[in-house]
Amino acid sequence: MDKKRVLTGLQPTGVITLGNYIGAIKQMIECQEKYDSILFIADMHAITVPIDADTLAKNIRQLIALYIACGIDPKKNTIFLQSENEYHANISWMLECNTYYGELSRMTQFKDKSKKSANFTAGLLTYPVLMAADILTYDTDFVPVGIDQKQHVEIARDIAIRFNKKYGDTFKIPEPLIREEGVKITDLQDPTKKMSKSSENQKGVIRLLDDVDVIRKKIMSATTDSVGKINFDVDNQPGISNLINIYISLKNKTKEEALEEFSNSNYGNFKTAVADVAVNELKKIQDRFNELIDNKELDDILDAGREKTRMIAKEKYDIMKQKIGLRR
Ligand code: ATP
Ligand code: LTN
Repeated sequence: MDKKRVLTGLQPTGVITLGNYIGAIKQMIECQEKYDSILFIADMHAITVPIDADTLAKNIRQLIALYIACGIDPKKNTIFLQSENEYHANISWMLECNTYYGELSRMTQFKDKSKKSANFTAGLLTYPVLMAADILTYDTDFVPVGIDQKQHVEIARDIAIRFNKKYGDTFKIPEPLIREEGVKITDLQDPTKKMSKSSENQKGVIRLLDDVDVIRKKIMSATTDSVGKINFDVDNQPGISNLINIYISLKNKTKEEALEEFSNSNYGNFKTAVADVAVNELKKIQDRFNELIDNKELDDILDAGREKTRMIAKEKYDIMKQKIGLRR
């Protein structure tokens, strides 16, 4: 039987965070062993909000190097740059014309991000349709994402179901793949907020390329509480619970094992243990990153990914055009 297919993408909006690593990349590393895996750089999604051109280009290069440095195996994954496959935008347009303004305006991420500026773009609204195109083009079975993206995978399903009903069976209906642990790593300074690449508060966000001393400092000064005991209690001890999530995700342990291990620890000792694991893991990634960043191998990987995905996408595109009536 053919392997099931997984696909996911990250936006090159900044150096990726520990949240991205735990919520998306580590999951993809597990997936590469059993699935036909496609991983891309969602650069066209990154321009839905203002971003400087040179910064974007630099982020793209860094992200591909980080994928590999984190353990994404280019032999087991098809890796490509979204903007190098023109079918995504074309397919997205055809899907947009089968998507309602109302359902897009109800998306949580759109509501949050559109609040930040009075002049938000139309792309910010139609962003989930481009994401649906990314997913549906490849007959994806599973989409590994953090919990914040679940709604977008659900709208991709709705769009696929609607299109299939209207034009006949065209798309596979994808499912989100969400980890139980560490689904949402929160900001170290404000643990009620998601740790986000584009966050302004640097102190609360660990980036994969932060200096290891800085990483240690950020963890040691993470916001906690006055309870004084290590419990997993997101409502009353969000900071400690977040550190537990980070620890267990990096150590591949269960919550119970961690709670047992730190049952007699004070916050200082616990934070030191979390900092040790994080520094240890990120240092290895940084060393590999430094070896890779100027290597031509990265371009070869993206070239191969572009050729392969353009072939698959063209097939879907042609089928859609025929069904919709975009033909002579
Ligand atoms: P931005 O700040 O630009 O919105 P982001 O940091 O939220 O970016 P994305 O590129 O939107 O990151 O997300 C890439 C992947 O990482 C998605 O699957 C998302 O669900 C996951 N992810 C992002 N932040 C976290 C987090 N704090 N915890 C767990 N998973 C996360
Ligand atoms: N919207 C996602 C990035 C993304 C994606 C996708 C994820 C774009 N296209 C397709 C999974 C599948 C994000 O912001 N994390």
